[in-house]
Amino acid sequence: MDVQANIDTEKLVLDLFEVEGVKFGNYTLKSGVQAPVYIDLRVVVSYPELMVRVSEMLWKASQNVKSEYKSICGVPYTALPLATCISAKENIPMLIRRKEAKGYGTKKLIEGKYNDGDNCLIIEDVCTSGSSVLDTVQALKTCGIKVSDAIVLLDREQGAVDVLKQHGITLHSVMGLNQVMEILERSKKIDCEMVEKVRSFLQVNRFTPSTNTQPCQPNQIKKLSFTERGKLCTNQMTKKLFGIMEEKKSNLVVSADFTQSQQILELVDKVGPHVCMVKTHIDIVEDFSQDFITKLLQMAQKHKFLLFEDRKYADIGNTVKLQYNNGIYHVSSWADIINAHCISGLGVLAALKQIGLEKNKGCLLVAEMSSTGNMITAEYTAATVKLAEENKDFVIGFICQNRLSDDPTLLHLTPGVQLKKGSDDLGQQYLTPEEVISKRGNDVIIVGRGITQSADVINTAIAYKQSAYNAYCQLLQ
Ligand code: 5BU
Repeated sequence: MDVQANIDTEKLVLDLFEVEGVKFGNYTLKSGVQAPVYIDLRVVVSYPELMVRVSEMLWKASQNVKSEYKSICGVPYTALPLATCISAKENIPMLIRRKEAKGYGTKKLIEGKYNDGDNCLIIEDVCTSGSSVLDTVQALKTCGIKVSDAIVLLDREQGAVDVLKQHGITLHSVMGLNQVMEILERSKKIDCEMVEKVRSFLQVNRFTPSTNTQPCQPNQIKKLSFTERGKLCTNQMTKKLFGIMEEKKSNLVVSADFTQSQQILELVDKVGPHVCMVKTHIDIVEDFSQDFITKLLQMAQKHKFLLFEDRKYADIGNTVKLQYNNGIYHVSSWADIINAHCISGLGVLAALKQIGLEKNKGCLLVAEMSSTGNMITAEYTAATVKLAEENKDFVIGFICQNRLSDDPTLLHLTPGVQLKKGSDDLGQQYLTPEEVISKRGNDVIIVGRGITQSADVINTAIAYKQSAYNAYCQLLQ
């Protein structure tokens, strides 16, 4: 660091301390952990001169970024004004990530102009585990925007560099917490006892990269065919699905979201020869009967497809067990595959497994969703991937938007697919089959209205099938 940079950093640290952006004492963090240091840079918006200085130092740090980028994006909310200052001063376009929990109507996840494949530089104020940066990266990725670098003003030095590195992101920081403490101790703002306290806190409270959390790049995926992958499987349901996919040359699942059983039966009789699986939401069927299930099973046999009930079990173990096995639908008696959100903990999977395992059924874990503003975080996705990898006797893969595991025996199924990229008016977001399979490296597309609302369901299903299967074949070359 040059002398001027040292002077600037020192002055900034003292000023941040002065305005209580950095505080020492006893604080309970969001996570419930007790910490001797608290950093909250939201306060800088009340000191415009300081805000400009912070943004200038962030910009300086960005000079070390080697990759080219088209735009910058501040992690909401504190880094938004910082990114705005940089954007205005340096004349570099900015993107805004919406943080709202729900996408109402046509509100987009990312505001601003961008093109598919653009690289975007992330701006952040403070980094602890890197999870907020990853949430923004995830949102950008959903819109086809890449991220290779992030700039942070203050790295708490608790492991964010390694966590982000595992996701292919280089973190550049203006300063680290140890440097901040050195400056404050030298300036007699804190004593050596406090410095020691913070140091040991940082040592104990470290975040380490978890295994297999990184969405794999398609070019890193082992180029194994469905048949080769099927041979590696010990789970009989995964093996069966790989076999059907290869035999029918189809990695297409149709989502039969109709409310009348006759509509579903007519649809599956038409598209059955072209799909590897039919997905149902059995609780939307108004005239449900055992006879309907019998006919559906006959169709499954006739056209050789599996049945996937998209129930997304998510309650405590005891309840999901009853939901899966009992009620009027008796899902476990007919659905080959079900899915679950593991939000409520390990009990969901343990319960579903108690019923499903001995019936040789399979389960997909919802690791990512297609809807705008969904609240799944990068940590949640990573924990779900780990759970799947540890329960491969029952879990056959994921419902996701990106390839999440490089384990060839786990399947990646992606909903939110239409022949044209776009969205509906209730937050559903669509990617194309090519994007899902060849660019993002997933295995299977799930298509609902793209087929069900078409005037010619058979030929439309064929078009989706061919486009997804060709994309898979291209990956093998
Ligand atoms: P669509 O008509 O192609 O938008 O239907 C998609 C289907 O996939 C629908 O049944 C949803 O319930 C389901 N889905 C989804 O769209 N997005 C998700 O993230 C998950 C399921 Br999980």
